[in-house]
Amino acid sequence: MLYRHLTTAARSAARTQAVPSFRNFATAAPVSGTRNHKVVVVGGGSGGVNISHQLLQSGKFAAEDIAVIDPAEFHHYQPGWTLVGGGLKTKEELRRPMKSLFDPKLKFYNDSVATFAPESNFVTLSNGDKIGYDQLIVAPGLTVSPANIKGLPEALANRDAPVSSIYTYDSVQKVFPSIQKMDKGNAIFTQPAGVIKCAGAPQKIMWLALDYWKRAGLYNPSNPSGSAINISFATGLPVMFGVPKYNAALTKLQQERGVNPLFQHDLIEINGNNAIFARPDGAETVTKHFDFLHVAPKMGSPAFIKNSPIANEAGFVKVDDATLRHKKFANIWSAGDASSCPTSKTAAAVIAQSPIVVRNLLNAMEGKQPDAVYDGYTSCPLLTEYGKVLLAEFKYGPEPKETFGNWFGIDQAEPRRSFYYLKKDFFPWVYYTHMVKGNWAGPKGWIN
Ligand code: FAD
Ligand code: UQ1
Repeated sequence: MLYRHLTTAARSAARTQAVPSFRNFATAAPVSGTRNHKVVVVGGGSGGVNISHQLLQSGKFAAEDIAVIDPAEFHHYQPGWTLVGGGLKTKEELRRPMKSLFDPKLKFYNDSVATFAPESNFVTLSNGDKIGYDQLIVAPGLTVSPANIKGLPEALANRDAPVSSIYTYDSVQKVFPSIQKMDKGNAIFTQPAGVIKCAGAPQKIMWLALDYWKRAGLYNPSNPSGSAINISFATGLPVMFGVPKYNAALTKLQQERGVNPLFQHDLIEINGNNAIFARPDGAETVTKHFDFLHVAPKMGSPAFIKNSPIANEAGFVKVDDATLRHKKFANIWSAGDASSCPTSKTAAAVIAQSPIVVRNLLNAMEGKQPDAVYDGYTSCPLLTEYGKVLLAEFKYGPEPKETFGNWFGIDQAEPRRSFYYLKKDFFPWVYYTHMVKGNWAGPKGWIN
């Protein structure tokens, strides 16, 4: 059942929340000279592919009533790129041709959206075509910008430079060979200040590399200073992780395993084998020599969103945190990394948001108020070594909201083997067999 997540309490919370006084565009007149659809979805990533199929399954749409726009040739299972970095999967097995994912009843435009005209209900593609809509869903993800760190694009492209990143398709295959090649000196793993996809991933790859070097006899957590390799975690943040419960567990690991913490260190430049860090706390820049560097680049909302009338001051699509409806334009919705929801940006979050957008949008088309509420659910399966995962699950607050803690009374801050197999095998499988078809609701299980 698609909407079994909706509790009575949630329905009543939705009814009582303030309803903005915007015009209802559901009956907007078609824009002449354009292709028109009842629903247009911007982005065919985790959010777009899931939501478009859930809408189709409602049975309320005919062929080509729903259109999806995405310029990419491939859809990627990005959460698997950490596993590629750890030598556990290949990047090719984690991608699918974008076109192959869409039901033939969905109209697919293999192009990018350039601009929005929310007052007139159309978007313009990069080829100049206008696509009109009654309802618009905006899910173009985050842009990863290696060029925002001086010297990073060149270092990633240079086969001889010991600099790699799990964060782009072009660089991810360099990570595991770099871990294997490293035999002595300083290894630094970075996380930028600011919003990124999956805030735990920069340290997941560190924990895997640490385990690899430990097994290879190059790192002894009980005697870090006597080890061939010295490991630092340089993060723009003041803590290991933003949720207190999981931060406590991860800080304990960092201390027990002898990882040198460089808090409030935000990588801004790579110069040869030197990494230069700005200090968000206002201190002087710091330069560190490295023999191995894993970088999480800076990320942000895509420029075409930032520069549009649908963005908030920070550049994200300005939606209500609970209903996911745009705060100004009642026929615009957003899910995923590009939305303004103040939660950690993950595919797990998108999976929880999708049924909320779908129900609220269908209600809006019938002139009803949105009554489904997103509670901020997100999750970060933190690989802490080969064979173990700490399954952080939390909601707005941030407060833990643990699926297996609830069912089995276990503490998910403890790394477990069963969670490792969820992360490595089950999630990639369920994503491509069910989630992309709109049939998987994460902790709520299968839909239909
Ligand atoms: P995306 O899936 O990124 O899709 C956005 C789509 O929009 C893309 O297909 C893109 O081509 C398209 N697009 C961009 N610009 C335009 C335009 N102008 N017009 C039309 N379309 C456009 N999540 C987890 O849940 N668990 C994890 O363990 C995890 N680990 C991660 C590790 C790494 C290294 C990375 C990179 C990500 C990880 N994530 C994880 C995060 C997860 O991949 C994202 O949060 C999720 O994919 C967001 O979905 P989305 O639909 O918002 O964006
Ligand atoms: C999930 O459904 C999912 O996608 C298939 C993930 O991978 C991207 C996840 O990391 C998580 C946590 C979920 C949520 C599902 C459960 C059963 C906790």
